[in-house]
Amino acid sequence: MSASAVPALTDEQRAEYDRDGFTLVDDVFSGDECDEIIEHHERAAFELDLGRVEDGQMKYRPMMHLADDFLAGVACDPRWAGIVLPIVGPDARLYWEQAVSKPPGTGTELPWHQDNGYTPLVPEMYLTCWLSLDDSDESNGGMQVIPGSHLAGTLPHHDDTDRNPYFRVGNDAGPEAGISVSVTKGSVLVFSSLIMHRSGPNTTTDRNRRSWILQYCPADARSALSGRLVDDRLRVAADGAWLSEPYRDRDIDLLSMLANYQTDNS
Ligand SMILES: O=C(O)CCC(=O)C(=O)O
Repeated sequence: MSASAVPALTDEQRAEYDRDGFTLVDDVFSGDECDEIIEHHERAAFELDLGRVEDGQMKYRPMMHLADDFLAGVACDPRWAGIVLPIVGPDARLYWEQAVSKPPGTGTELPWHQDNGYTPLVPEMYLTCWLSLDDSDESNGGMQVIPGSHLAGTLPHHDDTDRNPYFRVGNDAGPEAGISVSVTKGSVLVFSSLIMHRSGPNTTTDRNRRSWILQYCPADARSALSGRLVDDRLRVAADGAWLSEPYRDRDIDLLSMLANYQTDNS
C-alpha cells in the first residue's frame, strides 16, 4: 500500500479533539484500499460473533496484524503520523486493533463505554482511530459519541451479561445521550480512549457497516492491571519520527495482552 501524505491535524481539529474528545479526518484511505483491508479482515483466523443470535450478531476480530503482514503495514502506515504524533506525543506504539462488522440487519448494539474501560492503561488517555470501511451513519449502525465525556476520567464499567458477556457498559443512558457521527468510507473518527461512545443496530437491508479500530498509546504506557510496560506492542514512532521499521522491545506477551482485556473497576 503506497502512502500518500495526510496533513497533520489542523488547529481546528486539534481544538475539537481537546474540547469534545473526538474529531473527524476525511479520506485517509481510498475506497480500493478499504476493500483490500476488508479482504484481509475476512481471512482472519480468529473471530467472535458477539451479541444474542436472535438479535443478529456482529463479527469481532481482534489483533489481526499479529498474523497478517499487510494489516501490520497498514496499522503502521506513515499516514497515521499526522494524526497520532500531535496527540499521543513523539514516542508511540500501536497498542490494540480490532475489526467490527455489522452486516445489514445486525440488531446487536455496542453499549456506551470508554475504550479505557475495556483495555485500561496508565496513562488512561490514549488514542483510538476508528477507520470506516463503509459509509456509516446512524441507520447502518454508525458511531455515536457523548461530546466532552472524556473530561470525566475513566468511569466504572459493568458487564452486560443479559446481552453478551463480552460487552461492558460505562453508562446506562439511552442512545439520545449522545450524537451520531457519519463517517465516509476511508475516513477516520479520531477519539480519546476516555470518550463515551456506542454503536447501534444496522437497520438497513443492503448496507454493510464495517470498521477497523486502531489504538495508539505513549511508548512508556503500562497496563493498568499488571503495571507492566506494554513494550511488547509495536513501536511506531520514536523522538517524533514515524518509524519505517516498527519494532517491539520484547516478544508479544499474548497471555498478559488477553488478561488486560477487562477492567478491575466493575
Ligand atoms: O465499530 C463499532 O461498531 C464500535 C467499536 C467500538 O465501540 C470500539 O471498538 O470500542
